[in-house]
Amino acid sequence: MSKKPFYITTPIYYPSGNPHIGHCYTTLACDLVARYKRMQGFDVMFLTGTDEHGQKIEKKAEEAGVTPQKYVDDIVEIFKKLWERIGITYDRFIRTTDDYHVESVQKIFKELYDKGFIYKSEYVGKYCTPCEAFWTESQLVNGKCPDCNREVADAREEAYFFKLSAFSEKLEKLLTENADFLQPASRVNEMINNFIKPGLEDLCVSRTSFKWGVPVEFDDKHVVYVWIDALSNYITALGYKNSRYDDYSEYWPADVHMMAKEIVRFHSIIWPAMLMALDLPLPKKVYGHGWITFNGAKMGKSTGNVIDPFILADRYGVDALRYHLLREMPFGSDCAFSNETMINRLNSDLANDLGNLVSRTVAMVIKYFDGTLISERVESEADKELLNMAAALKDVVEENYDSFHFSVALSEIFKVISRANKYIDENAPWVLAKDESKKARLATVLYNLLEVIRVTTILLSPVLFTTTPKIWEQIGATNDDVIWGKSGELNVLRKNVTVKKGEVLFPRIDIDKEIEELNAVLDGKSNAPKIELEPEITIDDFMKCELRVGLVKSCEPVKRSEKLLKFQIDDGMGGRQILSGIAKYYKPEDLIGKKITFVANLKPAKLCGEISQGMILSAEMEDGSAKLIFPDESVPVGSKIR
Ligand code: ME8
Repeated sequence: MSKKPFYITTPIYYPSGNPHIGHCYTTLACDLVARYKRMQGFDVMFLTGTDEHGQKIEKKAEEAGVTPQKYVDDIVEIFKKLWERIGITYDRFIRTTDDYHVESVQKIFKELYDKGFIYKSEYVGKYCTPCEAFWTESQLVNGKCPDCNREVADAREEAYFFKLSAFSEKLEKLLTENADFLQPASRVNEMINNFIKPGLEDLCVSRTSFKWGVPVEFDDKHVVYVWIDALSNYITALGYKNSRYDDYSEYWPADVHMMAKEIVRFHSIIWPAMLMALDLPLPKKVYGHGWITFNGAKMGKSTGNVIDPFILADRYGVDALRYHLLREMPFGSDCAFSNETMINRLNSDLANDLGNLVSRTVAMVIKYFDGTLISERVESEADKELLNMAAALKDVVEENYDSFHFSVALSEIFKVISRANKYIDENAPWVLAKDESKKARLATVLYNLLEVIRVTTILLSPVLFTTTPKIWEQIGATNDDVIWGKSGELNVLRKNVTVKKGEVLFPRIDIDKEIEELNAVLDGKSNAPKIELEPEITIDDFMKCELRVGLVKSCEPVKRSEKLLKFQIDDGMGGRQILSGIAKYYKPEDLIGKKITFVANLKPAKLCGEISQGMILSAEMEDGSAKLIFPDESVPVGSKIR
């Protein structure tokens, strides 16, 4: 049976500054849904990308003294790095400067023109450059941009217009009669009262006063208005009017376009009107979530109050960052970001509730059963409440994930986790353990706890994607035990399951100390301990050290040593043997076939009876462990590093 398609999109972001927590929120929300839908068995298409044209970018590039293309290329790389860092599993990344997109936008514009929905006239009005939005006098609020409250400029020029006014009735019908289309429902009234009721005016859809945009194919002194260009991405990325992709018919109409509230107007009025004019189906849902605010205002590049997500991911881990944002933002409303709330939440939910539940349970199975439960069971009324809650959880979570109430879904999961911690105290396994005749009852209590951990972590896995597999390893769950469908069942783990002690999942954070350090880092005035450097060397000193790229042909432990691994390296010069003290941190078989970096002209030395001809480079971690420095895979073996 073929899988049912599910198409979800983030807005395509302006690469006019580095991404921040606000961008992360929408992208994480979509990632949660994409992972969850994949686990449910859907054929997911998750699209994100960047919206690279327009006057704002042109200006920024000019200020930076680079071409607009160079300017966006650099920032797009940062967006992509961030998405990789925080585990965003997008299936496609569109850039509006991609050739295929430009080609499609030109064709879309031409089709709208040929059909009579676009006509040439003169634009007289106001323009807000930061928002790339045209406004009429009547739409301004106190003479300023109604979206961002900034000054607008007079604008008058020959321009093409899109007949938005022709779609008023149809749009009103769409918004009022199709309750699924725009959510949360409060946004519907906003759209009707603020935009449709006052009368939709035709929309200016071309500009001649700057160049950085998609040229109108049949009149190339005009560039296409950036929103017509940008909104089209949702179909051009599927191959609409281009030959780069051909899955438009599979995925369109989109299941949901996700965004924050300030751009709902574009998605629930202009975009459906464009699609109506093109005779295409409308997206099934437009969802406008609230803003993440910081110091009382929308967190944003232009307000400068941004928090760097790389820093948070590095300090607390990706899962903690993902969890915090998705747990904290209430359905449809704004959410004030605060470092204190974040750290408190990590301590209370992740370290205390989930982390403790897993570590206590696993530790007790090890302590009382040597790690492997016995199969005998003695059930009790005292198990019912917890087990009923766990059995009912999948439906509750699915309903809330499907309706984008992420914070409700997560809070429901943590209610069960808290209940499980209480269940430990109620059943006092340490008391049961003292009485040999209560062994089966003890096994039942611990098994129930393992089952609750299994169920809750499956449901959490679209958020905590790095930690949940570690938990599954600790509780002895097989891959099959943790498929989505099994989160609705109990008694899935083997009765005589074997657990494994693992690392601390979420270390508790000392809030006062951490806040002070974090604020200093975020302010760019890090008060982290200064690193003592070795005495300075000259470039000539450095040049004496020959660093090269090698390929691991074989790797095995050194017999007389717990620390050393023995590598045979293809060094591009006939091969050599190098010993490295990383046996505690790597399995030899995981390193074979990997490219590494090494010091090639180090004097050979004998260690534990084996010769070592060089040194493999690794980074020293704070806890004293080591991480190898892997070069980019495209770098040829033997290349010199400097
Ligand atoms: O609007 N809180 O791009 P953009 C929550 N290119 N979400 C936030 C946020 C915050 N403080 N700040 C940003 C554009 N976002 C257009 C979109 S789509 C065809 C074109 C998120 O870079 C949120 O999703 O200004 C918001 O809608 C989006 O970033 C705006 O990103």
